Amino acid sequence: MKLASIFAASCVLLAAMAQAKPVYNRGPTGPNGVKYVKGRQFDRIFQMVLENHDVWPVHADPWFGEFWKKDNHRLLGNYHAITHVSQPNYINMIAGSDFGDNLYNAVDGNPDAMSNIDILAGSDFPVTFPDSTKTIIDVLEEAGISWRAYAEGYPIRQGCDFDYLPGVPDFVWTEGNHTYTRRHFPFISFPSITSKQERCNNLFNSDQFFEDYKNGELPQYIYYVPNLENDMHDSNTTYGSLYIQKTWSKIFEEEYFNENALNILTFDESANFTLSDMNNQIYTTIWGSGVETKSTWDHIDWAYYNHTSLISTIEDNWTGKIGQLGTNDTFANVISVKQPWTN
Ligand SMILES: *[C@@H]1O[C@H](CO)[C@@H](O)[C@H](O)[C@H]1NC(C)=O
Ligand SMILES: *[C@@H]1O[C@H](CO)[C@@H](O)[C@H](O)[C@H]1NC(C)=O
Ligand SMILES: *[C@@H]1O[C@H](CO)[C@@H](O)[C@H](O)[C@H]1NC(C)=O
Ligand SMILES: *[C@@H]1O[C@H](CO)[C@@H](O)[C@H](O)[C@H]1NC(C)=O
Ligand SMILES: *[C@@H]1O[C@H](CO)[C@@H](O)[C@H](O)[C@H]1NC(C)=O
Ligand SMILES: CC(=O)N[C@H]1CO[C@H](CO)[C@@H](O)[C@@H]1O
Repeated sequence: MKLASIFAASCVLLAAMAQAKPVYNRGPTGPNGVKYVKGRQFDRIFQMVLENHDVWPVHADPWFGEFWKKDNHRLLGNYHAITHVSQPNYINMIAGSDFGDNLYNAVDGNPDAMSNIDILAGSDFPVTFPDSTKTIIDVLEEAGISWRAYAEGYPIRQGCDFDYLPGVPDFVWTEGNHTYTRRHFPFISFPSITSKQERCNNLFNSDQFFEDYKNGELPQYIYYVPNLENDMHDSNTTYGSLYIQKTWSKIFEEEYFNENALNILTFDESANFTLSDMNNQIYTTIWGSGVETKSTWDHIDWAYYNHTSLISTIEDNWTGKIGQLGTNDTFANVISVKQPWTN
């Protein structure tokens, strides 16, 4: 490269860096104006979980295929779910293990098959895990991090609701209304959460997310799960893509949403639910102002990550004590925000 072009390239780079300077539109505060606790890599984490698709068919959708190529966006090119069927993956996302609950009760190849956790839940609400089983919520609260979990179609506005489907307190095989299902809202399966009113108070119907967003009071940890149609469980990638474009693409690009945030879009598991298919690679992308993309190579991170990385990344960011749950969070790779690990 000639000197002049190096100079020109540096100018572009500097201009891009100047643009990325943090400016809070509405202040770094959570619900009720509680101040954000500074993190190492980010001050807010947003996590949305979609359902049951292999990595390549998702890439084939024009929106998903292009999204990670934008500035400050990155593809996690070697991200894997933990197991099949769905629920143990969600459990893993907040607790770092499936606690041995994978396909044991599932009907091979059936995406609606039930895992042990639901079967227990159906017969004995809300006892599912021992009271002592910790989750990411214990980590967050120890560090004073505000958190809220939002589910589309959640039967109540706020609190702990133990329905399996809205109005259906037990496990059923048909999911005609394509709405909320408890197995995608893992918080409700842990007595360490459901036995405490203050924790129940952080579980919301998704309407509240849009209120909190509008008020500039998003909590520091956000879990958001769309309903069974929007998350592609009962639909297809085209449907899910249109849902994201209509409901989220503006928010996803908005400054307040990106400022010092680590935003993550992932899937629970791949499309092949058979026991033998444990590669389980899924589409996962991260974005936010701290995700630096100065070259083509910064847009893909080939480091191995799995759902437990969502926990170790939070621990690393806010407490610096990886492995606080004593499960796989001790081992899971911390997601590198600034640059790909593999650069
Ligand atoms: C769907 O919702 C309607 C109205 O709330 C209810 O009557 C019906 O039983 C639901 N069907 C299923 C399969 O949940
Ligand atoms: C995806 O689902 C929509 C209905 O929601 C349907 O119109 C469309 O044909 C489906 N596409 C594919 C490729 O199956
Ligand atoms: C699922 O994975 C298994 C094992 O790799 C394979 O034999 C089977 O054909 C796959 N099924 C589908 C529907 O892709
Ligand atoms: C790690 O996760 C696997 C799968 O969920 C689980 O079987 C195992 O017990 C976990 N290990 C620890 C130390 O929690
Ligand atoms: C996830 O990945 C880590 C390595 O990054 C590994 O130690 C762990 O066993 C994997 N599985 C689970 C369930 O965390
Ligand atoms: C504010 C705070 O506790 N930050 C911690 C984030 O994590 C790093 C380690 O990864 C610690 O050194 C910081 O103290």
